[in-house]
Amino acid sequence: MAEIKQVLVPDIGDYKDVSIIEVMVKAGDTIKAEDNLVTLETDKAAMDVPSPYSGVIKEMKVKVGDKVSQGSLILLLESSDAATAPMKTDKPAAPVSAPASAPAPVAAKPAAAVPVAVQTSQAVVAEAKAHASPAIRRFARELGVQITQVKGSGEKGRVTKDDVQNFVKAALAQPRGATGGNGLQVLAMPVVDFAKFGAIEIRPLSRIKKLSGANLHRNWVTIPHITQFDEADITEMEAFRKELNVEYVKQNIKITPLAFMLKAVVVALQQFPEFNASLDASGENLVLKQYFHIGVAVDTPDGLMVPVLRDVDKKGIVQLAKELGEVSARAREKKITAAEMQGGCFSISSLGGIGGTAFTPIINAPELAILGVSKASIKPMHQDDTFVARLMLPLSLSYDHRVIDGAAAARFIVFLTQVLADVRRLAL
Ligand code: CAO
Repeated sequence: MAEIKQVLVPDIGDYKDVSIIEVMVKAGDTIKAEDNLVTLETDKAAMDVPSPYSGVIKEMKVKVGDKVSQGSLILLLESSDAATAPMKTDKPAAPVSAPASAPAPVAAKPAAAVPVAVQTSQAVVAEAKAHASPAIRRFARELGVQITQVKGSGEKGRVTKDDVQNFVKAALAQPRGATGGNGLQVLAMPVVDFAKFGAIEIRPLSRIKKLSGANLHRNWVTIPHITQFDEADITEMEAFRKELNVEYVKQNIKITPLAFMLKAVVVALQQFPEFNASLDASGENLVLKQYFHIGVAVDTPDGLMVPVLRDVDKKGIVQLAKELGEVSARAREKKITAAEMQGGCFSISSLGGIGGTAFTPIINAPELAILGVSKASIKPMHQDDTFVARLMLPLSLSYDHRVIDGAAAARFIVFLTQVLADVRRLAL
């Protein structure tokens, strides 16, 4: 016959008013003897309280945050005498998670509270240091998750069941090959109350920044970037550009160094086809492209946009300058469509109109490389036993080292500087 039993906090040693940091069951649950009910935490250790009986929970008498001592009522349980096998409750609880400075527990006690087997292997000791209940650690182990890698969102940073599930979901959502076997493990950012140090203003990130930020972050952490630097002597190119600008001013076309860069990059891509490629979804094949669409990073008041200029190989410098002017104006007016930002083979990010000597641009995946252009300046260059003043353009080529070797990148950028130094080569 069913009987309502009281489940009490067992002997927990000298501790009193101990916090309940996790409740694993709820009214209506059917439980077996030894199923964990709640986790208690003292300032030194955490301990699970298992049920002494099997049955159905009629009513919970505690919640997370409550303080309990030995004898406090945890819940009411309907149990049948036949199915009930009460456990002894006279043994103290063993600690299951402890501060790093405390010795690791070496053996479970045959106690009513916390009968958790704790082994002495390094791995298990490390787990014991993680801030999580034994039930959650067991749950994590069953899913093959190292509990020490899971960021806890519970009280005092405790790892909860949701944290473990979210960790697994996040790991499954990673693109294949995006992370190593252990995933990307970083410390959580500290939560800082900036207002403590002075006046502040909260400004939400723009939609573009949120979208581009997520992409930049993914590309930054999943692609092994290397950046190769060089300088191109653009003295002659600049003289030619100025002539062209005088010629085209009436047509309202402004020719900046970037139009030449677009053309020069395409000549380099034709010479080094593996830069005009992407890895396929399996990460095992290179997709070599026979078209030359180049993305150009445009700085807009709302954030970075990268519209793509199509078929740059088929267009002349003046036409490219015109398109560049139009597309960057439309980007700044938020009139660029998503389709116009797709299909790029390679990108150029030019900060030359602003300044700086070099930077390390982030690859615009699934492209394999990106060229950063900084501000040209006159420098003394050694030529024929003398120093001559030349206009030097700093270039920064970031490339995906999974596909492109350092030597290939050096050859690519040297070739590019040669083309820019003698723009007649653009016609070859
Ligand atoms: N060296 C020296 N001067 C340069 C130069 C360079 N590398 N590049 C451009 N200039 C000059 C131009 O000739 C122009 O001079 P004048 O006004 O005297 O003719 C001036 O700088 C301004 O050029 P611009 O920036 O308007 O034009 P652009 O074609 O060089 O660039 C665009 C167009 C859209 C790329 C640019 O406006 C822009 O948005 N740049 C920022 C891109 C960005 O944010 N990149 C970082 C992304 S994070 O990786």
